[in-house]
Amino acid sequence: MSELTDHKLSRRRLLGGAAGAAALPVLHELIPHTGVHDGLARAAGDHAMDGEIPGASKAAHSGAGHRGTVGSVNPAVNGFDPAEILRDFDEGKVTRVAGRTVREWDIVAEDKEIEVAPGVKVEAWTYNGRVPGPTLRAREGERLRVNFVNGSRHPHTMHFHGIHRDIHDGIPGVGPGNLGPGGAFTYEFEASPFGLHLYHCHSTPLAEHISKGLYGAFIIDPKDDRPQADELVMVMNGFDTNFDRANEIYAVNTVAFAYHDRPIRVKRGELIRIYVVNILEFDLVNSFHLHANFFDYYPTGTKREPRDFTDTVIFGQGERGIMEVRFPFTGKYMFHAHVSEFADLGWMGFFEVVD
Ligand SMILES: [Cu+2]
Repeated sequence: MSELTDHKLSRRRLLGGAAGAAALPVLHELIPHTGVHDGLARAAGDHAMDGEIPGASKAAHSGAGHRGTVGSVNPAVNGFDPAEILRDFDEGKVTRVAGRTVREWDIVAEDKEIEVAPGVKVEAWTYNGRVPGPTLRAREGERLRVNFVNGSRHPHTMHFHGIHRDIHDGIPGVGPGNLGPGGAFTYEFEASPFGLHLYHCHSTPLAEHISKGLYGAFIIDPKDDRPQADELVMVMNGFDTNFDRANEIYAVNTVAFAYHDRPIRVKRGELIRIYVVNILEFDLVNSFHLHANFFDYYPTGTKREPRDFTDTVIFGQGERGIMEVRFPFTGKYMFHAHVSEFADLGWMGFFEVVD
């Protein structure tokens, strides 16, 4: 053991086969996310599903360890709440200029400590004090203005996915380039094309600026509305808590197990539209799997017809898409990354379907 413990043990090295398979169960307890797994063991006793089937093995439920942490993150500590981020769309301020709709947002980059799992804090970089940043929502064809101020101690930018001129692309060395502390710039472009997009900082090192929290969803609605639905935003992310360029915590909307602890309540039979963005750094692949149901899937949301009818979607970095689903039955339905390791480390939750 001593030879192994002399090294800085990283989850990635272990998973990459640095240790023999036989050593893994022991080493597993030494790796940096031990706290999560300790919590998993302790949580085994308090895990109980609603509506348990009489006679079903309690051990099977508790031992399954859906929940990997003890307690919950108090939203007041972070100043934002994953339960609210889900349905929080920022439509900005709208004015009419020469017969045209102009939509405007004020965005400030700020350094801020946030809690991503109970007792697990990271020094995040945020847009408007939250991770993910506000879900910016516009309509195809509008003129958009994003008044960005860098209130952080580090240089940042805002890079939007979409169609626009280079000087508004928010990358170092072009147009305003990197904006130092106190710097400001108004990014201006047309809302195009309709679909589900994202924005993020593009300063270098890029992986650091993104993984610390500078990103958000950016929705451009088509000119003719999508059908009425209960709409949700899920930004799949993760956190490197020990600076080894691998994530120790995985989540949707930042807080591990947030929707496990407080399932997302939806109505049976109602159309649910989920805007899913993958901004996970360091891991090449993320995924979304829904239990006991199937959904229509619109990659990037840029076409009106779904490409797939499925229950699992694989996402590379920056990929995103719109899911539309109706739940035919009441009850609790799990959703999670089908990359099982991510689910164990926080990326899982439940829909609670009610009448
Ligand atoms: Cu940055």
